[in-house]
Amino acid sequence: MQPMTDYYPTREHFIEERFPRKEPVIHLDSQERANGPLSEEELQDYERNGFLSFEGYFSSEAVAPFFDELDDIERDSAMCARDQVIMDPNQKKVRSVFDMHKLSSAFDRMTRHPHLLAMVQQLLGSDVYIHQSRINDKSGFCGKGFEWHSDFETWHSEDGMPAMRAVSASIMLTDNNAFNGPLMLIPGSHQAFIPCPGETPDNNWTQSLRKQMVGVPSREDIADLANSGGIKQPTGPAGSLLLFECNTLHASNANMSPWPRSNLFFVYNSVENRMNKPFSGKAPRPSFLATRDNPPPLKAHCGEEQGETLLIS
Ligand code: 6CS
Ligand code: FE
Repeated sequence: MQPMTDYYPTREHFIEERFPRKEPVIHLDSQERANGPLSEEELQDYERNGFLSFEGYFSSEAVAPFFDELDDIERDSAMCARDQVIMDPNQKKVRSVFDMHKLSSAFDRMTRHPHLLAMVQQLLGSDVYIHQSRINDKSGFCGKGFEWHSDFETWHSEDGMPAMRAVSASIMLTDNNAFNGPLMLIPGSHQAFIPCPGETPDNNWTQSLRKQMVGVPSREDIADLANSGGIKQPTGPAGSLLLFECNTLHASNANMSPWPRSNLFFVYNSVENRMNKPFSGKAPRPSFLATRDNPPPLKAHCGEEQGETLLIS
């Protein structure tokens, strides 16, 4: 089989200049854009900024049960020993659990919420499946920050994601305010691919999930894009939703506040964009970081759960 053309050379194949993305942001042609719950105005916001935020999308009751699931995992030493569970070294607390959509039926239902799934299918112009899912628990006072990066640059290089046709969803489990290290995004940064220097170490994922050492754009590129697009940090009550394009630059500050910042994070990938061999040439990452078993397209779950309220009726 012919190796797939690498349209986004990065890492070892590093080139100096950033360049425009090859794919459209919204994968629909003009007469199909109305095929979904997002209005033309929302579609244009997403095209311009690379993200959409919905305060209070779910009620706090709808997301509260995930804390019990986190507690259950924390009490299960066999579970905590798995590679898919990232512990917070000093506190022996769970920091992240990957593949949550396979471990938790509540999480799986959240990813197949009818309205949420319809928005994502509209943005990606196709059926979708879950590329990656995780629950993050960032306690107060010590939640570390994370460097500026594009998820697509990692997923392309280390997982073999061919094109920019994926959307990440983050659902806040705790109130996100200006002080507890909310996600920061650079509006418009999704329009440019920034090649990043540096060879990808073998098994890079064993430390990159704590600190991104490769796949970090240059400060010049970040400054250029932030000077033109600014920086936004969507906040809101528990249950709020953020949808952001796979190539939108994002980072987070350390959480010096006494308040935790926890969220559900899951990535919808188009069924037309399934993983190829990693473009970095390294061994594929574990399947809990990048789904590889060709799951069928996601189907919406019927009926709404207790406590799910929607901004949009
Ligand atoms: O490597 C990854 O797939 C993960 N790393 C970061 C910094 N964000 C996306 C993803 O969860
Ligand atoms: Fe990220």
